[in-house]
Amino acid sequence: MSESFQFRLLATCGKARRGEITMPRGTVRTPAFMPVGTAGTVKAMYLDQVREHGSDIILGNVYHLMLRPGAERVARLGGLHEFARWPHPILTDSGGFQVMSLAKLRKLDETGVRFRSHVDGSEYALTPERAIEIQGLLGSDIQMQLDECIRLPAERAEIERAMEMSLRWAERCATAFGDQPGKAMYGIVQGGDAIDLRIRSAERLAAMDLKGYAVGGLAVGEPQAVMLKTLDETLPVMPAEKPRYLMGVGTPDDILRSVARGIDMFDCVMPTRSGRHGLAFTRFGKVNLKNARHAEDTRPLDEASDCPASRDYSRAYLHHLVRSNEALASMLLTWNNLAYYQSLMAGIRHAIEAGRFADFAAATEADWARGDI
Ligand code: PRF
Repeated sequence: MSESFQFRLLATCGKARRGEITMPRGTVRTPAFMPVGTAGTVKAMYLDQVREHGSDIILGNVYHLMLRPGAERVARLGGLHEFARWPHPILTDSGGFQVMSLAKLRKLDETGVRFRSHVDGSEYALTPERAIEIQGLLGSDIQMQLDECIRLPAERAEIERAMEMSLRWAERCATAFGDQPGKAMYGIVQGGDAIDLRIRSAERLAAMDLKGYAVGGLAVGEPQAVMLKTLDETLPVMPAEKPRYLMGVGTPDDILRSVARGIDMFDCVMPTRSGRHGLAFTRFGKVNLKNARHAEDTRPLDEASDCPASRDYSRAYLHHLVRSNEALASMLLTWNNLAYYQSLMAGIRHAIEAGRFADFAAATEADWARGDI
């Protein structure tokens, strides 16, 4: 096991990259998908199952954990890995993005963000320094700088203000993080859909020589074409020898197209949240199990899958569970979805290694387009 945090590129195919991040708690095979474990749990899943289907790393959230049960309490209980019984790598998001979407009465300025908890209304403050302190208390392996993410469409002046402030916060976070050999703190490129601002953000962050970089502020209301164009223009400015993480993305199609442009890491609530809403991802596209057409369909979601949820249960039964609002519906569909996402990532990694990523992407898209018959 590696004592330090290291990224190695193992193969490339076009702009797609196959790599490996090693750190004391384990190895992350990239391109990687990180299931979202917001409150120390990947909702409706045992972490053993999450691991079994190929997740090398999960994501936790500063925002939720600082409110409940509290970062200091998690630290007293041995840290998030021990608390949740996940001994493998954990990446934590720094909280700013969740504050903006969930908290009440937010007030943001240069010092940081103050807000009221969506849980009980009590008041909290998050500064760049506190965001890093909390991630340290949680014991996170990959910590994220505090940033401000602007929803699109937005005025250029507003995008520029938030991007510049995020750069200053990156400096403060880097200072607070200091030198921790087995861990990393990633900077986050902002700049909305303004390409020159994205490039400025990426260049200034690159000059800080951080251990990894994320692209934030995408998948926030813009069409996919805008996101992909932004990646096309931004990724060449981001250091090739460091991991690149696209935050909060996405659908299987977003992932395939972003890998093609050089992204190494992803996280998204899509497979878990959709699973709790009756939607299954499969090799042949999405299946909405609420739909009455499944009521007497004895076929499983995917008879060729190695996931019991996908292979062993009839669509009729899944439909019944979803319609009846049963807990098992969420459990089985989340399980199916994470297994599908991780099999997609394994396929992507294998195809890059074999030098046939473009063919793999085309065949995968064709299967989705064929639809679920
Ligand atoms: N910043 C942070 N977390 C995020 C985002 C961001 O811009 C996004 C945007 N897609 C998701 N999660 N810190």
